[in-house]
Amino acid sequence: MTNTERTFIAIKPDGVQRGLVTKILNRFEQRGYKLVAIKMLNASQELLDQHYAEHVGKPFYPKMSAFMRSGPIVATVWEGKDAVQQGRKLLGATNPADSLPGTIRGDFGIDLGRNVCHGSDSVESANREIKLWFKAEELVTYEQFQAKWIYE
Ligand code: IDP
Ligand code: MG
Repeated sequence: MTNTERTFIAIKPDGVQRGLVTKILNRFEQRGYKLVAIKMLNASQELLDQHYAEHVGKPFYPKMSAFMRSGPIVATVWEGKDAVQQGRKLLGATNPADSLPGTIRGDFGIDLGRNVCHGSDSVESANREIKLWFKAEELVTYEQFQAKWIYE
């Protein structure tokens, strides 16, 4: 486990429209994770089909991908120790009905199809998703000066 593990976190159209962008970014910042990429975009069906390759063809996919195209998404990459697994914990369970209070979905969501955010589920998924959503030059290299106060 290195301090340079990266995860892809996206704020879905519901999170953007509900004005939750800074609140969600803050969860990762305050935990100590380093923001290495951020942008806002309208996702294409093609991008979503690649991103959600494992779900294409499932009954819920047409509605879910239409929802993901219904407004802009804020796409981010965060770096730090165990970023993928800890990122999933910060998001909470997929269905907000099962997400604990204190998690993003548990604090801001009610319905499965309006669960506010996406987070990579493994290091392999993270690497694949980061490549899909960002060009290499959009990942910014810089020193996190507070790192020595976050890591022992
Ligand atoms: P995840 O976002 O926690 O990784 P996945 O199972 O990968 O969860 O599903 C992707 C997204 O698709 C979920 O975040 C949720 O919004 C939506 N979704 C998953 N399963 C269903 C379903 O059965 N009905 C409707 N939407 C679903
Ligand atoms: Mg998933």
